[in-house]
Amino acid sequence: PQATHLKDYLPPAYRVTHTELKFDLAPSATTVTARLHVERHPEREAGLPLRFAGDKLSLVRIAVDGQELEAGEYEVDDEGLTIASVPERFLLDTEVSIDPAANTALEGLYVSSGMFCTQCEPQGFRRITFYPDRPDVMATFSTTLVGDKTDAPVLLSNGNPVESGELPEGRHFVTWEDPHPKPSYLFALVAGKLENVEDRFTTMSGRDVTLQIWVEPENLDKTAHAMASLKSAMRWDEETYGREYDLDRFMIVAVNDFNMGAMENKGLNIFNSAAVLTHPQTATDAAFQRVEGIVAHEYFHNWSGNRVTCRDWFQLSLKEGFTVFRDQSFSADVNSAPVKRIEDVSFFRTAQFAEDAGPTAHPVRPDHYIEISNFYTLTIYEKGAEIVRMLRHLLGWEMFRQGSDLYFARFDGQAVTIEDFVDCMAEVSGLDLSQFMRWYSQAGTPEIDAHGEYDYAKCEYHLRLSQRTPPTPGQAEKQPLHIPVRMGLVGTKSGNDMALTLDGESLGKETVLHLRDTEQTYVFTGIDEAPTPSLLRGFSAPVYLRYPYSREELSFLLTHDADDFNRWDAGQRLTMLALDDLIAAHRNGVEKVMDTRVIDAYRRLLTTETDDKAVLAEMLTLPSEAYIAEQQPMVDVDAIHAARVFVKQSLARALRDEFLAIHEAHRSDEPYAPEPDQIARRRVKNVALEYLMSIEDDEGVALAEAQVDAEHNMTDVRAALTMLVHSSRSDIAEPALKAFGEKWAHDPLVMNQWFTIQVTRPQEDVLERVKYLMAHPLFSLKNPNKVRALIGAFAALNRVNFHRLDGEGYRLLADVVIELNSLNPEIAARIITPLTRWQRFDEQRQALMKAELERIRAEELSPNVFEMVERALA
Ligand code: BAL
Ligand code: ZN
Repeated sequence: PQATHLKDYLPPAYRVTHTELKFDLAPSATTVTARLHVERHPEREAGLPLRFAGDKLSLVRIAVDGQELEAGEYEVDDEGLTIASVPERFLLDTEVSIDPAANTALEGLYVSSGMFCTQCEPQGFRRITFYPDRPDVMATFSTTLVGDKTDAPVLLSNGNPVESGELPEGRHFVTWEDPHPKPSYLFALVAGKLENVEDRFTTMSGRDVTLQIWVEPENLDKTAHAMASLKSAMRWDEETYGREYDLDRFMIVAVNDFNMGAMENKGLNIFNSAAVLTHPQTATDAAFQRVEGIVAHEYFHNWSGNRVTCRDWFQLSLKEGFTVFRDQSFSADVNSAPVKRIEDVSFFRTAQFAEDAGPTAHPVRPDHYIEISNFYTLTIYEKGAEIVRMLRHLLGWEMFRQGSDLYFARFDGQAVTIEDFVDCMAEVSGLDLSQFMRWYSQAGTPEIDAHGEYDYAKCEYHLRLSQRTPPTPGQAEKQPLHIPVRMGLVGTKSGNDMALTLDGESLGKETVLHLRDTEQTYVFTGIDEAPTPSLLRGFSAPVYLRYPYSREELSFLLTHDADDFNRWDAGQRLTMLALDDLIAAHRNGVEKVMDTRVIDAYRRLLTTETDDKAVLAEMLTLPSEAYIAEQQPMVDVDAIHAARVFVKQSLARALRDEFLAIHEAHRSDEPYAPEPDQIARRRVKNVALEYLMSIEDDEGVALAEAQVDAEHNMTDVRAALTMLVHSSRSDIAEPALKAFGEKWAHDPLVMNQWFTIQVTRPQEDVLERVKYLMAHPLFSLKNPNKVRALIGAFAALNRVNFHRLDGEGYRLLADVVIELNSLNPEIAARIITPLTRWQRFDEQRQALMKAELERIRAEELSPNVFEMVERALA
């Protein structure tokens, strides 16, 4: 496979201004008739051949301006259609036949649970018809769907329905028109036996919009939260960004087989059912919050992505980074803002840092790719969002909003670049953002080393910051970045933020330092007591910060830092220091001793009254094994696991009564609601129970068992059932698991949780269970959610067993990758990720992991898996 390079970008030779499609839908032989209004692109020379993309299409008929083309006048190969000579402006008519039922890749048009649906981003439309399938070709669409009245009573596409009627032989049709020019990746259709719930929204200018959520009939009772989230997101985008919805109807459809979380097709968002369906009995709090965030994300794309789209796929973060930042801000506004930040950053520092440190590291704007589907990554999405967040901090909200308004006004209806976005921010603020642009082109996580010194005699505090970005594949040398470091100095006696004066300028109690050079020293004057620095507040830049905090300083910040995020971070750092010692002790075969300062800090947390239960729950949560691993120079999975279990058990033994009291204080029988306060209480309660269960305290076991039996809501049931299954109490766990499996056998989303609970069990026998479950009648490699719930969860969350020294965990994953490579390359290329991180482990595991990568490489590979394996082994 060939790489595509950003530097080779050219506008298309021919563009399409209006697209007329007719689908004659049948599962194994759908006919797609297209009439494309084509014209030469004004920036390209005359006389070029026409080249449109096409993949797995059987061409039945082709005509230019009504004239059928003869053999020899056109050519079809594996990747598309070429016509040597065409007029400057013309109508292209084609008819192709496709096989949606055989489409297991779930790109283009496919069949899921008996219904037709599409996924066109990034390059699925070429599996539907011959087309300039690239985001800089924007056309209005008119789409007629013809289907069977019984099998497909509902026929949906983008825009507004303009005509419908009956046809012979039990068929019917609906024609949809989308007046907004859009790239092909935003095209969608859905046809099947669906029902909907409907609501209304009045926009800020008083227009009435119909909102519909389409699901299979048995799921009608699982749509309320998505609908409430949609309305709340629509209002938020009006109030926060001044963005109003622009069609008369907005539709969401839930689909069982879906590669991504959801897709922002114009006016017809298609969702993975896991990202839209919720019910207190079937979905956890985390799932409710995820649905809220994804519904908002897809809706926000209507402006940041659809009205203004990307010129080419290298600019993917233009829409994704900005939209993730928008959905994160929305979730922060409607829930606990500090907790949202803590959750996002802990995920980011675990998963994106790992990506940035591995062989698949790439810039937020990559400069080449083989398979663009491989670039829907944490770097493009989450690091892209962090960059937008930094812009927001550098400009301040008012100016950032002005920049956003300018961007939408100037580029509405266009396909643009990341420079266009950042230029708007520079223009409204007058800031020079040229150095800042390096964030988009340099891969790798920058490291900041901080060093502070207090000069008693002069009442000065000297803060030295130095930055360095480690080499990443293809980028040996790095330039210094423009890094906003939000910080304060906490008075060691008072515990309060001190007034900051820098270069004679009074800055208040908190400031943002602009670190631009490799090393800079800041001298704060008028500091009359030794301070403890609180750096990178709110994680103001996506960097790795090192500062040689003592445990006393961390305990102090944990109590006194005015920034909730940094208070949490101080706790994490304190626990990490203890974990580091314990990991070393385990490796050296030395007896493990618990740091009493950590116990004291936890005791204070458990016994101090706080209103913010959500933050408390985060504070009480130990860093995950994956997070701990990212902090180690070489990952020792067994030592990490043992050290973390030791800390948990030590805390549970020392603070048993406190955990019991906290658990008791946060129990409630009130009816379930996905509200922040209730969610926080359940979190605190279940975190406490997890500690008690770690020592299999009789009272803890009884509480967990009772919580499962009560069946009050899925959050509590899943938490307690997981604890039991992961404990040694199989006498209780196995019957409970069996009952759960029987009760929910009809609900795929719950059964996915049932799979995950079992395959994340840390005990040694789990691999047998994974294999057994892979043969379970409810498991299927063709369903991405099941692959993620079973294989993905095992490889990512059950680290001790995935990394078994006999290599069986690696072998299992490689076997799955090989099978998925032909079924669904996009999912195969995602699920392989843990194997690509081989450099981080000991030599024996490295050899085992590489051997599996080599075994995969020996297969006939899809471009997706080929690219991942090549990068991993480069
Ligand atoms: N555009 C792909 C799915 C999403 O990011 O919304
Ligand atoms: Zn998105």
